[in-house]
Amino acid sequence: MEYTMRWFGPNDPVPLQHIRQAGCTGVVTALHHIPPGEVWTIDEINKRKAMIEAAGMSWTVIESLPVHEDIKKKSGNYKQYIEHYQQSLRNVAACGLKVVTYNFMPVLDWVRTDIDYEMPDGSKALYFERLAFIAFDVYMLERPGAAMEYTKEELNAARNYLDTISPQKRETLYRNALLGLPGSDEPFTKEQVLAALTTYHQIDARKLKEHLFYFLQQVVPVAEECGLKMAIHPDDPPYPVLGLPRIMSTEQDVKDLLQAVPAQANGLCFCTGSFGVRADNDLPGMVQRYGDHIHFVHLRSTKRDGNGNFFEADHLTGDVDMYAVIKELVLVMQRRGVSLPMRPDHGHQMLDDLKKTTYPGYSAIGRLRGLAELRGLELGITRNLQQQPKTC
Ligand code: DNO
Repeated sequence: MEYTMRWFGPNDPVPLQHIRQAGCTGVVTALHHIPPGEVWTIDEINKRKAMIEAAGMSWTVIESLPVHEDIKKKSGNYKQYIEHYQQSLRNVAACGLKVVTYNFMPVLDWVRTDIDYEMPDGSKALYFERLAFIAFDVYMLERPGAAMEYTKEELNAARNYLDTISPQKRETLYRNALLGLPGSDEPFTKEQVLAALTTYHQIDARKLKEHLFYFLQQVVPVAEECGLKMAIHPDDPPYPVLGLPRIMSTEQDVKDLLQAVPAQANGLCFCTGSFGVRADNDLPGMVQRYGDHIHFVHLRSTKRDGNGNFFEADHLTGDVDMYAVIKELVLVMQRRGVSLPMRPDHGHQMLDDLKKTTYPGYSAIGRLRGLAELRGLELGITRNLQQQPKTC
């Protein structure tokens, strides 16, 4: 695979040089300063590209070219925003970029309740605690109708949870759950979130899927024309949150996506951390079945318990069978004759990074550890496959 790391741009506390020292040849980034819906100009793209190349690497994948909320709702100025998206695609292709990641999660991107979850070894991980999330949803955000989505026992337990934690922990929960989109320092306010949620009242999963497919029908032909691959990122976590529909959580969702707009350019960012939260997602099998449409890979593992909680485990432990996933990926790459870009997704905050402030999940050393482990695993698998007698 082609080894990359995410870089949030010039404001990222992790400099490009450190990413290179970690063993990366490529960088995954976006023009975070351009608001969703606006065109990425050739000039801005080239400026960022030059920065990365000056550090001895290449800009391998865009993550993300964000999809404006109007497009997800198919309302307001969606037609104009789709035209802008098409133009941005043409511009990034003109600058030599090849893969564009995006997601179709309404309002919020990923959601966690704790970004400093202490592991037994003292490092810190991201954590989703169901009870804490219910407490946030029902009693802090006070989302109208939220209480109806949980059982009486869950509501009592959540109330109890909230009453027993310190005011400081309460504040942290509130901040974590409303954390801004990755790449921004701005958390959403309660009012902003409630107002945004209201705008999705008429949109269920079926409708949201229709909107996604409509969007893809408009942009995939443009991507094909200019030699780009589109890679949708799955929902994180892969189920509805805050009453919002989520539509890229399961194998069936992937199947629907590829059937709706059949084209090589319509593909996936295969994120094992997101899909892997669901026990019913067979990750190696998904790579086997949809490998031709995987254009970018996020490798990460989570550990779930039986109560709907999960934390981000080390890259090689947790519930994801990383050996089996990488083996299937190696076979797919051999079959297709490509080297897929991969990034170690997230990492524990550890060692010297414990003193630093970085984007949650994106401190340097934990990702470096993950990358080193994943590279070693891939090398071992590749060599092992080469030594096996071929069967036809
Ligand atoms: C979280 C990331 C996601 C991802 C977007 C892609 O750390 O994996 O935020 O970048 O969903 O559009």
